[in-house]
Amino acid sequence: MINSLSEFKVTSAQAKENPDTFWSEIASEFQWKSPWKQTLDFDFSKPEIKWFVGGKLNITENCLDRYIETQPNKTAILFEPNDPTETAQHISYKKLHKRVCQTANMLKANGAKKGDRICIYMPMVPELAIAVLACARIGAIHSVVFAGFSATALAARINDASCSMLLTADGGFRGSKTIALKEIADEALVSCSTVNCCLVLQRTQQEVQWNSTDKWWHEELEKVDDNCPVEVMDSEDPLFILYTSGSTGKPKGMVHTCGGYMVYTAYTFKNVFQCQPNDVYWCTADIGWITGHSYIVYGPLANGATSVMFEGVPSYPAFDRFWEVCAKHKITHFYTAPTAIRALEKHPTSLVEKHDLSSLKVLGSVGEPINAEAWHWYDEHVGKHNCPIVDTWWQTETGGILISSLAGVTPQKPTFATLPMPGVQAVLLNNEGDEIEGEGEGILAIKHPWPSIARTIWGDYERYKNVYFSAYPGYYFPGDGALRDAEGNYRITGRVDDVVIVSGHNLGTAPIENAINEHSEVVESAVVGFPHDIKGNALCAYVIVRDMGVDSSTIEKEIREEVAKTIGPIAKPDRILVVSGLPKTRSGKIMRRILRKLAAGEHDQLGDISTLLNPEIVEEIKRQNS
Ligand code: 7RM
Repeated sequence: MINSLSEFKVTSAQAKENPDTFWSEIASEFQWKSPWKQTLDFDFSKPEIKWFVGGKLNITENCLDRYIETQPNKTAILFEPNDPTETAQHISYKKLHKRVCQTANMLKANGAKKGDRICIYMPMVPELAIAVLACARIGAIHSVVFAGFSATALAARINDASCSMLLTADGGFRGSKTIALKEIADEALVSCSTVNCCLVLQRTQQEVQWNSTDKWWHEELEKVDDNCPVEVMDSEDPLFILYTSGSTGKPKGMVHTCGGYMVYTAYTFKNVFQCQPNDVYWCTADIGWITGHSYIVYGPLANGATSVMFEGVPSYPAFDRFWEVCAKHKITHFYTAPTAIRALEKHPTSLVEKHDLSSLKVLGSVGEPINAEAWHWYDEHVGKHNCPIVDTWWQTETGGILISSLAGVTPQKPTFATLPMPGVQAVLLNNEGDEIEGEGEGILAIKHPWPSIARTIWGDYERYKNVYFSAYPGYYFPGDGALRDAEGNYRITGRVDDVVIVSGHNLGTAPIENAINEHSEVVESAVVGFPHDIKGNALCAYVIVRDMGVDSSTIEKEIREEVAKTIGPIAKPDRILVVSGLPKTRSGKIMRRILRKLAAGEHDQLGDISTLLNPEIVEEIKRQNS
C-alpha cells in the first residue's frame, strides 16, 4: 500500500519508466496456478492488448480460498436488507467460500461449463454476489443485467451474448415497491432461444408463472455438495461481459479478462481507499453496474476486506437511511454517487446529524463530475471536515479507477478527480489530436494500457476499435473532456459524445430516440441532456409528430411508457417538446449542440445558426421553451 505522497511520486515515476516491472511486481502478490511468460503484449494501432500472457489463475481463489486460511471468520459480505427490521447478514469468508462452491456446483449440475455465458438478472441480495463468483469459479462468463432494466433490454443483452442460462429471482424489494423480476424475465425469454435453464431465487415469495426451463434455486442447491475445485483460467480468458450504452442504439458488451482485471481492481481498491483490516467498507452502487463488479465484489474481496451490500434505496423508509446504516454497521468507508449526495442534500441536515457518523474515515464519489456544492456538503455534513474524499474517475471500459486521489495520502481538490493512478498515463489532446502540455483543457486520452482495460466488445471487435482507438490513433479515447491545472490535477468536464449521465447512469441518447420513434405518431426525435439539480443531467426529447393537432399530453405519456418498456424507467425523458422540425445542417445532421443549449435555457449562446438548413425552427423552439 502506498503510504505517503513521496512514495506515490516515486511509484508513479517508476511505473511510467518501466510499466512491465511495475505491474509484474504487483501481480506476483496474487496466487497463480502457473506464472505468466510476458507481462504485457500490446499494440494500440491494432489494437491488441494482453496482460500476464500465459499466466493461469482463478480469481475466486484469490478472493476466497486464500482468506479461508488466514481469516476464516472475518465478515466478507455484510448484507443490509431493504427492510430495516429484517436482520442483517454477516457472511464470513469461510461461509462465502462454501456458498460460492455450492452455487458453482448447482450451475454445473444444470449444464453450465467454462466459456458459457450466464446472464444474471437479480436484486441486490448476497446470492447475486455469490452467483457472480460462482460463475467465475467454473469459468463461465457472467453478464449481469441491472434489475431495473426492461424485458426488451434484458432480451437484447441475453441474445447478444447467446447466454445459455439465466439466473433471476421471483422479485426484488426496492423501497416500498417490489419489482416482478421473474415476470419481466419470462417476457424477455419468449424471444431468447439460447437459454435452456432459468434458475429462480426466492426472495419476495410472490406468485410466479412456471415454465419448463425454470428451476427453484433452493431446490437445486440441495442436490449438490460444497466441494468445487477452481477451473484453471488463462489470464486472457474472459471473466465477464458488462453492457454499457454507446452512441448507436446497440449496447456495447464490454469484455473483461481474468488476470488483468483482478490485478488492477485489487491494486486500485487497496490504494485509493486505504482500507485497514478492521474497516467496514460500503459502496452503495448496484452490482448491475461496473462500480458494483469492481468495488463491491472483486476489488474488496481480493483484498480480504469487509464489503457491505445494501438492497434498498437512500429514501426508504426515510431520507436518512444511508446515515442510519453507517451508524448501525460502523461504516469506515462510504463510496457513493454525486446524484445521491445531491438528492440527500435537499433534505434537512438534521437527518444526517441525528446519526453517529464518527466511524467514517474515507468518503468516495463516482459516476459523474461532483459539483462544488455537493462536494462541500458531503465534506461538511457527512465527513465533518475529517474524511478525505476520493473522487474516482473511470468507466465500464476501464474496469477500474484511472484517476483519483489516494485517501489521506495524495492531496484532494474539490471537483477534481486529481491525479492518474500509478501506471496510468493520462494526456490531454486538442481537436487535432496533439498533446497539450501543462495547464489546459481538452480531450482526455490514455497513452499506455493498464491491466483492466476492456479487451473487446463482445462479438464486435470492429466497433471496439472504432469507438476507442480510431479517433486519436495511438491512444485510448474514453469520450470525456477534461481540464488540467498547473499541478497536473484533472477535472473531468463531461462527455464529448452522445452519452448522457443521468443520476450516474450512462444513457446513450440514440437508443432512447429509437424507442421514441417506435410510437406510431412520431416522425423523428432527438434526445439531449441538460443540467439538472439532483440528477446531474436530465433528458429532453424533441419530437416531431405526424399531426401537430394531436393532444400532446397523451403522446408525451405514451412516449414515456414506450421508453420505460424498451429501455427502463431511468431513461424516461424529463421533458418532451413536440416541435415541427429539428435544427439540421445542410447535410441533414441534427445539430445536437444547439438542442443542448436550448434545453439548458441558454438561448443567447447558440453561436452562428445561419448555416442551418432551417434556422426558423430555432425561434419556434425558443418560443415553446419560454
Ligand atoms: C464508473 C462509471 C463512465 C462515465 C465516464 C464519465 C462519468 C464516472 C466520474 C465521471 C467525472 C468522475 N462507469 N464519470 N466517474 N465523471 N468524475 N469521478 O461510472 O461506464 O457507467 O460511466 O461516467 O463521463 O466516461 S460508467
